[in-house]
Amino acid sequence: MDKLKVLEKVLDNASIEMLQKAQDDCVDTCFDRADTQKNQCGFGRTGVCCRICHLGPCRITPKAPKGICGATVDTIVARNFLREVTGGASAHSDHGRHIVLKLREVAEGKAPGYSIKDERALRRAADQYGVEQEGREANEVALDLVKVFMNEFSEQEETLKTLTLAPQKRQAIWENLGIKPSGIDRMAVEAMHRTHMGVDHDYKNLLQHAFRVSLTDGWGGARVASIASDILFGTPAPVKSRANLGVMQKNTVNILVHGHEPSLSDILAVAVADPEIKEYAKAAGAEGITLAGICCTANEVLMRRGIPVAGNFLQQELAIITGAVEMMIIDVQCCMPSLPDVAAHYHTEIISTLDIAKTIGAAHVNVEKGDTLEAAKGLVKRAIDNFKNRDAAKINIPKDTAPLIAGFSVDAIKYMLGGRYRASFRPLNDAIMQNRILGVAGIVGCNNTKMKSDEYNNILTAELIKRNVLVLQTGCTAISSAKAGMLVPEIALEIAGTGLREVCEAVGIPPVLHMGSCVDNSRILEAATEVVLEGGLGDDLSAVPAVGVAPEWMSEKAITIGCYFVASGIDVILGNPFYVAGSEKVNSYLHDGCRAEFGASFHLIEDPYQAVDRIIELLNKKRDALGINRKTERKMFDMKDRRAM
Ligand code: NFS
Ligand code: SF4
Repeated sequence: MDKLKVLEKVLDNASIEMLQKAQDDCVDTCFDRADTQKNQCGFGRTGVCCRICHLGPCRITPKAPKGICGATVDTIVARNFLREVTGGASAHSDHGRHIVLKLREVAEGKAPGYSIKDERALRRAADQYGVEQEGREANEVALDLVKVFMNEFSEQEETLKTLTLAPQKRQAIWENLGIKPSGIDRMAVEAMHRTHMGVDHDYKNLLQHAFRVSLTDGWGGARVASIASDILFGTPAPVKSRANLGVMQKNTVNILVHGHEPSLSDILAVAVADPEIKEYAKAAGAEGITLAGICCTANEVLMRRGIPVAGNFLQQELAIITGAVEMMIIDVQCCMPSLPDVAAHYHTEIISTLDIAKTIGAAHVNVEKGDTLEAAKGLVKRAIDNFKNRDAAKINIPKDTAPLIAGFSVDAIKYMLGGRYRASFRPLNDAIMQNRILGVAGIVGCNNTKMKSDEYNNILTAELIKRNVLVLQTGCTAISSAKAGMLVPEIALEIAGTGLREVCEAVGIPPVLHMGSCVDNSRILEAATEVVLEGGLGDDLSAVPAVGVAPEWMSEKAITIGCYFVASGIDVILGNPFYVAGSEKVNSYLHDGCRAEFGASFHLIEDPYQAVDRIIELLNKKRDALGINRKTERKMFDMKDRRAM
């Protein structure tokens, strides 16, 4: 890959340097493999390939318009879509389940190293879910809350309790459509049943279940994951840190945590601060230990502990190519199976930690049983022991990092907006009603080798804040913005529109708020619900001037997130398409037809500038409907004004 090609693939300087180094070091990365895979299968891309039974695989073409069983293209595409949504919901929800089980162990006093760190979060959740608290100890309350949470997974008939956290009107819409989900596990099993050969063939019925399953995520497993994580590890509050590969240091032992679950990474943060461990590192000739994160595990420990972020999804291999990583500890989701191959070129050890997620070439250390703090210390010592195996000739850590502020949980935003004694969303609602803030955009999702990494994320974010749109972010998108220096208040002064700038200055927040990992997209719904409850901006989520955007998404989880946003009444812009183009009916239902039901739909817009225009249009439509778009405040620019700008 020559220099020019590298520049087409990644945006930030650190990634450019490392991708070039990969060529010099003869390391194959996802960027090379994306080239090898270049002519990606058109049947797969359009969703028309069915391999659900062994009469097939069947592929739909004009000459072969039906599968052997007679399945139409609509059935096949809808079935494939439902299975993807179920994959995403399952990933988030199973993550949630693990945290809930951990909470139970902690409350039973069986998890050394952990504790209920945020009793306020526990009490708040107990209130929301109607758990008796009067005169009861935190552990007792927690155990009852765990029962409620476990029931969200196992319930067979009743609908999810978490749904009741949504605005009343939205709940009524779900009720009328008959898409209120029952237990998370049951809905996933039902999805697999419905998509089995010869069961559900009505594309609309299948898609309806896709939306139902997505609700088990956003208003189920993911919400439960965020709540339980806050109880165990603390509700995030604004915290300073840094992002990009330059957070690693030449003279320290560098340990990266990568994946999604906070259970181990949180304890690792404790382990690296242990005086005995620090001594151990010194004795090995290192100046100290640097713990940093990749992907959403990074976001979890960033939000709560200010642990720096080494990179987002497409930087996971590039981080190893610095030659300065002693150990990369992976758990679940978004960890490429290529990591041990890349690591084999250097001294880096890849350690997998959960029995449900093993990778060939990685050493496996189970940290679920026994004393996690001891296990964490053991891993850190093992990384320190590996320090001596570095090959100095292969080390090159890019200098690039950017400062950031993260940690904007809904609680934190409320507090920032209203102060400790009057914590509320009122000032935000007022700013929207007065047109100082046009609306809110939740920009979320991944990086994708189909596009230049970070580019769409960053163009969109910058253009929206220029136009007075407050941006909420999670996941790898938030890391894109962090690397570009957009997660600090100062940037507001530089590029935000006047109205947004005034609000940010008055409140002391950046115009781009980092709200956490991808399961924390439920926090965006929570924030939107607060806006509705605060009053003045309609009585449903679909009335609020808010949109969701997934510019560079790639995972099934992102599809599920998109679906629960739409089902919640929030329009979603996609930067790259679903695998549904093969069915005119499915495609048009998702991008248009479902609006009649939810008041929102998907919009595929592959150009970031066009996406900006559509978002502004969507926000203005909502504002018009609310009657808050006063003409005098909408200045139209003529050529002279434009030149002056
Ligand atoms: Ni979300 Fe987080 Fe990143 Fe995408 Fe993967 S890490 S859960 S799926 S790639 S944003
Ligand atoms: Fe072919 Fe029908 Fe079997 Fe799918 S379910 S592989 S379309 S025969």
